[in-house]
Order: sequence, then structure tokens, then C-alpha cells
Amino acid sequence: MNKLGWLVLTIAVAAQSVLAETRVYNWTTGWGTYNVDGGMERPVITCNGEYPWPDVRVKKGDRLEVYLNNGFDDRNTSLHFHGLFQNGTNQMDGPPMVVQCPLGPGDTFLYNFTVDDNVGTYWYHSHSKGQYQDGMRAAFVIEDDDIPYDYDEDVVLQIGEWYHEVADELNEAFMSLYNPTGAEPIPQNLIMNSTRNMTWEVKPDTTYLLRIANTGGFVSQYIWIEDHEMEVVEVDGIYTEKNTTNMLYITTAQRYAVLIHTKNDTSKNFAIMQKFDDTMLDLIPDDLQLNTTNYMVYNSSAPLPEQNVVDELDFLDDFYLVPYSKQELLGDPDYQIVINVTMDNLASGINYAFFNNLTYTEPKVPALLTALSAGEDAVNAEVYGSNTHTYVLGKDEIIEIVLNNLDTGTHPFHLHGHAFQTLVRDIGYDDALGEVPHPYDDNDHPDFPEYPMIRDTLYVRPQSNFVIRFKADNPGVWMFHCHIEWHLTQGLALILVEDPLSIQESQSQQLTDNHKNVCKGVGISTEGNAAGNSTDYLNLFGENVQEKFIATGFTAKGIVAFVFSCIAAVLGLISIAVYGLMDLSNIEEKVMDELDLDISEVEAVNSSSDLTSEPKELIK
Ligand SMILES: *[C@@H]1O[C@H](CO)[C@@H](O)[C@H](O)[C@H]1NC(C)=O
Ligand SMILES: *[C@@H]1O[C@H](CO)[C@@H](O)[C@H](O)[C@H]1NC(C)=O
Ligand SMILES: *[C@@H]1O[C@H](CO)[C@@H](O)[C@H](O)[C@H]1NC(C)=O
Ligand SMILES: *[C@@H]1O[C@H](CO)[C@@H](O)[C@H](O)[C@H]1NC(C)=O
Ligand SMILES: *[C@@H]1O[C@H](CO)[C@@H](O)[C@H](O)[C@H]1NC(C)=O
Ligand SMILES: *[C@@H]1O[C@H](CO)[C@@H](O)[C@H](O)[C@H]1NC(C)=O
Ligand SMILES: *[C@@H]1O[C@H](CO)[C@@H](O)[C@H](O)[C@H]1NC(C)=O
Ligand SMILES: *[C@@H]1O[C@H](CO)[C@@H](O)[C@H](O)[C@H]1NC(C)=O
Ligand SMILES: *[C@@H]1O[C@H](CO)[C@@H](O)[C@H](O)[C@H]1NC(C)=O
Ligand SMILES: *[C@@H]1O[C@H](CO)[C@@H](O)[C@H](O)[C@H]1NC(C)=O
Ligand SMILES: *[C@@H]1O[C@H](CO)[C@@H](O)[C@H](O)[C@H]1NC(C)=O
Ligand SMILES: *[C@@H]1O[C@H](CO)[C@@H](O)[C@H](O)[C@H]1NC(C)=O
Ligand SMILES: [Cu+2]
Repeated sequence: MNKLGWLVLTIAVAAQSVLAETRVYNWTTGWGTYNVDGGMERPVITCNGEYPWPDVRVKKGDRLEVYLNNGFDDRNTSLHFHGLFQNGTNQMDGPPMVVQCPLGPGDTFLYNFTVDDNVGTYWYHSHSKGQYQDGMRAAFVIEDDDIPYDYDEDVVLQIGEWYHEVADELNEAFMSLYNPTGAEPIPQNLIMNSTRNMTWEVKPDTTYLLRIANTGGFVSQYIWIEDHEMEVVEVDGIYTEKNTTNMLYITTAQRYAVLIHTKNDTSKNFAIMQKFDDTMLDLIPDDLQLNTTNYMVYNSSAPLPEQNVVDELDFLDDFYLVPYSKQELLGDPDYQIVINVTMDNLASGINYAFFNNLTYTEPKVPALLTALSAGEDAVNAEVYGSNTHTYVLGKDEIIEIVLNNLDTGTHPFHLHGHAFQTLVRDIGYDDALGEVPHPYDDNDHPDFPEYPMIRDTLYVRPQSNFVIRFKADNPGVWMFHCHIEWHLTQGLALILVEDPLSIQESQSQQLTDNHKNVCKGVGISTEGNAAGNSTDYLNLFGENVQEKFIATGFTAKGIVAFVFSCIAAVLGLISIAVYGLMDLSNIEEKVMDELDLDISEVEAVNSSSDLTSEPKELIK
């Protein structure tokens, strides 16, 4: 290179380093008592003694150094920056036993990465069981000087649901023999920005970029603002062609950035409405308020509006959004993964979730640490264990995931490390109408869009299917899972190991000294296969595996019958935790209805003699 060339290069580097900043955060987890929804005081997870956790706002290209100090005395923790590609920094992605060792009490994990490949609206949250539902979460915005839209002010808004009990207690009731249908706990309220009756004070004649993130752990929501249109310009960090709507439907973990232009007239205030997708609730307690009113305030001396009632839920179908980049449909897949979603009881009687009959079960060594230490064996999916449900993907391959939802619920699926194209999302099929699941048919499907919508979290409808594609251009170990925290706990997850030999070769992917110390702290080896064997990676002896399926002859229906017959009192207590404060008198009927049981059948099982012995086996 000539002298001038060096000079130009030097200036370019200097200019970049002036713009890009390193932002340091030092967060310690703990517990505090707060009355978040105005309904009840309860313990919540705090950050440096405060709640809610701080929203983060950085610029594209910045470096983050987040020191997460585990201030709990009884549990491990972790942090995931949802939607970030973590290109070259896979160990900073968060899920414990997938890309990192769990962070033990008293230890510190340094999440150190740059945000080069992402812009827009994200969030961060604990990736350890139930913690984000207890409050360990916030919005995360990456500002972009080149954003192709004009606006005056940029405002974030978190929506979610809230429980009056901590996740630990709910989980105990949920993952229990006494909850044989796997009914998810019913939340007590919807919240906005960690409160109810939220007030957003706006200026007249102003264009807001409102960044809405559903940081809840379960229910999808409808959201609309009385007499105000929303122009969608971004989904999950992907800019879109503008699309105007009155209402959005947002699943947990999804984000929408919308432009809202305020009125000139400041005499009146307007309702910001949020509403449960109540089809996701197994039971609707009598006292559950399905919609909540918040306020867009132009004039604080004018009265607050009543709720805004709409005739129909006419929301934007995100499938039809077109990315601003007009990225074309990726070519035919090099590799197609077909996964069936089901839910069923295993031998303990507990209800689990499955992809192709596998319920995700943690390995003994985090999968990334296996990939880094396995040498040539890293390309063999077996070394990651038979119950982590791992697929190994080749460098730059086009991957297609076909997901068939054989279950009757709606599930929002999230892929780490990528945003993907959505080729197909079928309509829902209602079991109440006698409809059966419709798996995707390769030979008979609708035309794929020319410019498919791109995002990182996508819902599948009941008994339906979707098809997504992405390019395996991000070497790392990435989780694909349902973002309903209850379903993740039930094992609705799998692992994609992308180009493992490139991970091994990359300097930036090597474990940091801090990470090695964190592993030492919780007694986890930094090398070895899923069983922890580092001499023979193909010897999986001693690996963690899921429980057995229920033996033939003793069915899930039998378990339900047993639960009802022997432990009615306990059931009552558990039911309160799971179903909320509802009229419990006919709960057995409702559960049986859901399982398609009829009373005579249950009574027949109840009186049969082998029942008394078998369930004891189940409990041990
Ligand atoms: C983070 O804060 C804690 C408590 O104030 C302090 O002990 C620790 O040194 C800080 N760590 C860093 C990296 O600043
Ligand atoms: C933290 O994780 C380690 C390793 O999986 C485990 O042995 C330990 O029991 C966990 N600690 C707590 C407090 O749950
Ligand atoms: C964060 O990572 C960068 C790049 O590897 C490194 O230069 C920097 O020292 C790291 N920060 C800390 C506090 O270790
Ligand atoms: C908030 O909303 C609830 C339910 O609509 C209502 O009962 C309560 O009084 C409201 N609180 C305030 C402070 O407005
Ligand atoms: C929501 O809360 C965040 C953080 O406190 C705040 O910056 C934002 O303005 C709030 N959004 C609205 C719509 O009030
Ligand atoms: C609102 O006021 C601005 C400035 O006063 C004016 O330019 C604009 O036309 C008005 N908009 C409407 C819808 O009246
Ligand atoms: C909100 O819920 C109440 C009862 O829970 C109902 O009367 C009202 O019509 C609902 N409003 C909307 C907009 O659905
Ligand atoms: C906007 O969304 C509607 C469906 O909700 C769709 O029919 C239309 O094609 C979309 N237009 C653009 C430009 O995205
Ligand atoms: C998924 O389910 C469909 C319908 O039951 C079945 O035809 C197909 O073989 C299943 N695929 C896998 C991978 O289990
Ligand atoms: C899953 O289990 C069902 C029932 O045991 C069986 O029919 C089916 O073949 C299994 N599917 C796969 C992909 O193993
Ligand atoms: C990761 O970085 C590589 C090399 O810079 C690039 O080719 C690839 O597109 C990136 N992947 C993602 C998902 O950003
Ligand atoms: C690891 O594999 C080797 C070779 O197959 C075997 O001898 C050894 O017992 C295994 N170690 C453990 C802890 O299972
Ligand atoms: Cu789910």
C-alpha cells in the first residue's frame, strides 16, 4: 500500500474509534419487594437494588462490557441479549449449558461484545429458569444514524404479563404430577412499562418512533391506541416497508417499532389498550381482566379516557411485511430440518414438550465448550448428546426449518444468532371444530413470497405449520426454542451447531479467562462431550437423558384419574397456583374436557385395582 493509502486507512480507523464507544455496565442481581401491578406486593429480581432493570441504549458499532454479578445466594443466573447476532462472540449469548457455564452465586460474568450487525429494538433477559418473569429484563435499543425514517422522538415501551407469585413457586406447581395437562399458570394482570394505568405524556404534532417489546414470558397481546394509526417500520430489528395499522398482535419476545403522529388538538386524552390473546389461556378465571387501559396524555388537566372498545381484533398480519432491504428469497435449502411439536406426559406423570419426541435435556458440558474442545469430532452431532437434540450445520449452508405444530396451542419460536425469512405460515386448525393437525407438505404449499418477512421470533398457529430459511453464516452454537418460558422449561428447545471448525479456529471465540473461572466456580469442566468425557468424545456413557415415556397400559388419562381420586385436596392447592383464583368447583370437569376424557372412563380407571400400586411407582 502506498503512503496515501496508509494515511486514508489510519484516518478511517481513527474516525471509527471516535464514533464507537465502550459502554460499561455493572449489574448485581438481588431481590426486593415491589407492588408492580397495584394488586399485590411480591418479591422481584432487582438490579443493583432497584426495580425495574435499566433500559439500555447504545449506538451501532459500540462495545458493551456488562459485568453481571450473581448476588443471589441460592441460584445461578445468566444474561441473554435477545436478537443480537453475537457474530464471533458466541460465548456472550447467554443460555447456560448451551454457550456458557451457569454463573454461580457470588461470581461475575463479563459479557463483552460489539453491536456491529444489529440495529433497532431488542431486549435483554436472564436465560435461567423463570428469572425474567420475576423481573430480570429490560429493553435494549441500538441506534442507527442511517435509519431510513424521519421522526422527532424515540420512545420504548415494554408490555408483558404479571403474576402475583414468584416463578419458583409457579414452576413447582406447573412441572408436577398434579398438573397432568401441562396447564400454564394464569397471570393476574397485563402490564405496560412495569405498571398498570401507564401514562404516556405526548406533545402535539410530533412524530414518535415507539419501540414496543413484549418482554413477558407467556401470553401474546393485542395493542392499539384509540384514534391513532401506527405505521410499522421495524420488526425484531429488521426495517420494513411502512405498513399502516390500527392494531398489533405481539407475542412474547417480539418487537415492533411504529411511527405515531400526534394530533394538533390537545383538548383530549386517549386510551392505549392492551388485551390478552385469551386463546392461549387454558382457563379464564372469572376475575381476570382481559384488557387493560393505559393513557396517552396530551393534556394532564383533561380527564383520562374510558377503555376503548373495538368490534373486532383487526390486527396487522406480520407475514405480509416486506423488509426494507428487499432481500430476496434465499435459494433452495442445502439442509432441511423437519420438527414436530407435541406435548405429553413422561413416566413421572409430568407434562413435557417435545420436538420429534425429544424433550431438551441439558448436557453436562455446555455445547459450545464441547464444540471448542472436540477437535474433528465437533462436526459429529453425537458428541453433543442424544437429548440436546443437536443438528450440525455446514458453513454458509442455506437451512430450512419446517415446524409442524401437532399441539393445539400457539407457540412463538425464537432462533438465536439469526433473523430468518418466513416462507410459509399456515392458518390455524381448531380441534374444538374437529380439525386435525396439518403438517407442511413439500409438494403442496402456497407460493413463497418474493421478499419474505424477516424476524427472529415467529409464532405458529394451533395444529399448523411454518417454514423458515436462513444462511448458516454465523459460526456458533445457537438455540432454537419456544419463547414461552413455561414451554422452555418443559423442554421445547433444540441446538444448532453452526460450522464448529470455524468456531475452533477463531481467536475471538476462545473462552475468556473470566468464563473459565465461572466454570470452575460451578464445577463444570471446560472440555468434554455431553457426558463430560474428554478422552473419548463418542462415549456418551453417563449423559443426562429424559425420563421414559409412560409404559403402555398406563396412560396419561390414568394419571389424571389417579390425581383426582387420591389427592383432591392437594389438587385444590395446586390448582390455585396454576389456574389462579377462579371458581374451582368444576375444575376437574374442565381438565377432563381438555383431555377429551369422559367421566365414566375416569371412574372406571379409578375403581380398577392396579391403579393403587402403579401411581406410587410414578411418584418415587
Ligand atoms: C461493580 O460494583 C460492585 C459493587 O459496587 C463493586 O464491588 C465492583 O468492583 C464493581 N465492578 C466493576 C467492574 O466496576
Ligand atoms: C449451578 O449450576 C451448577 C452446575 O450446573 C450446579 O451444580 C449447581 O447446583 C447450580 N447452583 C444452584 C444454586 O442451583
Ligand atoms: C473486551 O474484549 C475486547 C476484545 O477482545 C478486549 O480488548 C477487552 O480488553 C475486553 N474487555 C475487558 C474488560 O476484558
Ligand atoms: C388502575 O386500573 C384499575 C383497573 O382498571 C383500577 O381499579 C385502579 O383504580 C386504577 N388505578 C389508578 C391509580 O388509576
Ligand atoms: C417506558 O419506560 C421507559 C423506561 O423508564 C421510558 O424511557 C419510556 O419513555 C416509557 N415509555 C412510555 C410510552 O411512557
Ligand atoms: C398542525 O399544526 C401544524 C403547525 O401548526 C400545521 O402545519 C399542520 O398542518 C397542522 N396539522 C393538522 C392536521 O391540522
Ligand atoms: C374489556 O373487558 C371487559 C370485561 O372484561 C369488556 O366488557 C370489554 O368489552 C372489553 N373491551 C374490549 C375492547 O375488548
Ligand atoms: C401491509 O400489510 C397488509 C396485510 O396486513 C398486506 O396485505 C400488505 O401487502 C402490506 N403492505 C406492505 C407494503 O407491506
Ligand atoms: C411429523 O408428524 C407428521 C404427522 O403426524 C408425520 O407424518 C411425520 O412423519 C412426522 N415427522 C417426524 C419427523 O416425526
Ligand atoms: C414418536 O413417538 C410416537 C409415539 O410413541 C411414534 O409413533 C413416532 O414414530 C415417534 N416419532 C419419531 C420421529 O420418533
Ligand atoms: C457474521 O460475520 C461474517 C463475517 O464478517 C459475515 O459474513 C456474516 O454475514 C455475519 N453473520 C451474521 C448473522 O451477521
Ligand atoms: C470416557 O471414555 C473412555 C473411553 O471409551 C472410557 O474408558 C472412560 O471410562 C470414559 N469416562 C467416563 C467418565 O465415562
Ligand atoms: Cu410454546
